[in-house]
Amino acid sequence: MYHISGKSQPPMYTQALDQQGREPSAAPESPEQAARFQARVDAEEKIEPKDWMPEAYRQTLIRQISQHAHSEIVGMLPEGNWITRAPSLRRKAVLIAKVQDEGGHGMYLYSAAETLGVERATLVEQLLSGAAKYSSIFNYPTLTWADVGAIGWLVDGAAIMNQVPICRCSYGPYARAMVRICKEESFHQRQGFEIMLTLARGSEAQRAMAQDALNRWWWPSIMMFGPSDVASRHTAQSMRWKIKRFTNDELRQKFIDVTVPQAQFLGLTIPDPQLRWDEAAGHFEIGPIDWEEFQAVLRGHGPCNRERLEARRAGHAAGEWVREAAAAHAAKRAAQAAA
Ligand code: BYC
Repeated sequence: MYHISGKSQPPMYTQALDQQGREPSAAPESPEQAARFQARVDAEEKIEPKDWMPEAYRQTLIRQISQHAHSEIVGMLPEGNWITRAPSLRRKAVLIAKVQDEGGHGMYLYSAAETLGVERATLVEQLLSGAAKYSSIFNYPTLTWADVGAIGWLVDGAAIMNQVPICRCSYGPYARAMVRICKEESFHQRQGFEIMLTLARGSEAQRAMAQDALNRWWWPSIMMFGPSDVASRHTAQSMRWKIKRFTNDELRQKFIDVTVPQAQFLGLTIPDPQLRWDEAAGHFEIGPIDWEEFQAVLRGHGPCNRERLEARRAGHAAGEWVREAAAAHAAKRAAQAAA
């Protein structure tokens, strides 16, 4: 649940309820503290909310987890766009469930971020003001039903590749939240592939629609993994802290190697004339990524950036009465308990 009237609710996913809103220690970090912390990380111990941690570790996690949460919430929009137009009752029911799952993922992740002493209301405000990042991929439009298939197959496929290693993240609450999220993402990926398979085996027009969706979603999915390793400012430190277990380029390559044969199975063509199997490397090699497009989307100039934020702002405003009602209910329960 979102914060209500600026007052925090207890986080749902934490072992450190008394840590909420904790101010980071003002004392400078000693080299001994940092070394002890790194030794714990190196020994694969989980770092928990009550444990000492470097301030930069806390801030890195708040940034990544909240960005991840925002991505799940904004990610509901492109697919939500097709719920009323799903081609059958079964497809509609499955799509509603998937979009609800994504809302749930956002909630777990906001709760995990709250264990680091940040208020959910603050994070939501950062999203709504445009200050926070969310995944570039959700700034592209869903033009046809095949886009719902392509998102499940490619976007959720990329998400699984990126997120399964986060189940081993050094920060306990984030790692634990990812376990269930990954199970659900796996179902999402399969439902997307099944939509693509149905279209690819359907009429000429359906196959063309599937190919068109692949053409539009392939490169944005490749970019989802983030900047190349040479341009990634956080990867080296996040790998040392075992927040990340693989670099952006390593995960991107794994995704390409898994996904190209799936496209071949579907009988669809990856929109990259330079794509080739590199026998010596044992990998598929792709053509150049358009990093200018990626940076433009991050700066707010993707096809749907404005629309996505407007939709979130409208949703947040429309939910005001729910937050007020929940706060009134909580206050009543607290008063009853105190009486
Ligand atoms: N889009 O140093 P880097 C989902 C930013 S939800 C936008 O490599 P890092 C789903 C990055 O934040 C998918 N921004 O950063 C939901 C950093 O910005 P600042 C979301 C991006 O953190 C619904 C700067 O670029 N998944 O799957 O080491 C339906 C430099 O990058 C992007 C997650 O969030 C991007 N694509 O690595 C279906 C997973 N990439 O703050 C599916 C968790 C990078 O320094 N996150 N940036 O200005 C991660 O694994 C990592 O944060 C990233 C980036 C791999 C994304």
